[in-house]
Amino acid sequence: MKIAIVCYPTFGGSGVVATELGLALSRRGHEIHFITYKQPVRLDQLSSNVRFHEVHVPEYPLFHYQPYELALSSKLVNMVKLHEIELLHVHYAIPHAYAGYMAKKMLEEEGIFIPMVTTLHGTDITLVGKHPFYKPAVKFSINNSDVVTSVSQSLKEDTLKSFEISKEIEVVPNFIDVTKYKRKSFTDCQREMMALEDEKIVTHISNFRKVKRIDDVIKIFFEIQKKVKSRLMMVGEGPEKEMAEDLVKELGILDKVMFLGESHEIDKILCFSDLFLLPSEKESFGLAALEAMVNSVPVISTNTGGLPEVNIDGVTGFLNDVGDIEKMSENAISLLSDEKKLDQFKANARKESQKFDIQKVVPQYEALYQNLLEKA
Ligand code: GMT
Repeated sequence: MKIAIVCYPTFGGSGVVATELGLALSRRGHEIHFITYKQPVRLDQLSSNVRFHEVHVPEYPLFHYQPYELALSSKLVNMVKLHEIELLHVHYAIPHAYAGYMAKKMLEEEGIFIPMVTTLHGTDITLVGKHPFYKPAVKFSINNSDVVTSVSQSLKEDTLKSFEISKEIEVVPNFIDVTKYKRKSFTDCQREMMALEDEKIVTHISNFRKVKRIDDVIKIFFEIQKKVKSRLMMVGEGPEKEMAEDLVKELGILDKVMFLGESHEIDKILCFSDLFLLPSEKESFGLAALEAMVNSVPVISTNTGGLPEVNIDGVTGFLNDVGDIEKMSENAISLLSDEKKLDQFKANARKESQKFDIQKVVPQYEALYQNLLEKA
């Protein structure tokens, strides 16, 4: 199949999932065209069947806001015609499903009929999408997609609650390439570069937005380090970073917390981590938690959204209510101070992550595409 994938090219989960999906599909013989404003960060293997087409939005002084949707839909039309693309898969509803629908309609005028799959990722529904400024357009784009998928059961339920949806929503969970993480020695983990032998390493990875409750991460670690010799690795960039740095200073734990910025070496960092913290306000799935788990890192998270579908309470980590710093700290300390229990949770995390193996999930998307093309 010839498939166009539209996504955000950034470090965010939806872009990562879209990129990994495209690469996996290309390895299965499909021709994949990524269409977005910058080369996706995880797209490191362009080849004859993986292409990237950049969307340019020329600056024009009359425009207060540059019309990205317009440029994207025109690019889609041009690329579909040029490469005879058969199907559009758009990740994150805003504005991708909207632009995709416009492209579909423009192509129809020329007698080209192309189905569109929309995958909902989370904040496009739970945060931004239901804002009255966007809601009608988001509802319209969902209802006018040929197939709609969501990355968790919880996100499906949230979507049905927040919008009047006439379309069936299929749950296709996020995934991970389990075999890629088999050989732990490939990085040697280099733990000694980060911490002393008797120190535990606690990690948080995100885009440092409000929804991630970065201050809770710091407060939980503050409690942990009182009881367990440990260090905190903060990975990512975003609007809450400065506040986090100030809080670390205020709490007097500057020497124990490292801000590593955005990293292409997530696996290396997770390889030497003992515990992952994800105390988010909302999380439709929690790809970062799954990435931790595949690297045998247990997760202390909130019980919000799709997190209970990924992190299993008392097995792969612990889940508590949003903002319950006390319970999350207690659970973290109990795990980190019991070597036997920690080892068991590490093994459980790795085992549970296999449920989301790429080999199980990508064929679900493939079947869904096949079905659509047969109907067309
Ligand atoms: O978490 C973010 O703020 C980034 C966002 C994105 O769109 O990249 O992540 C969402 O999609 C990920 C991939 O499906 C999910 O794993 C995240 O849980 C989801 N984030 C939220 O729901 C807050």
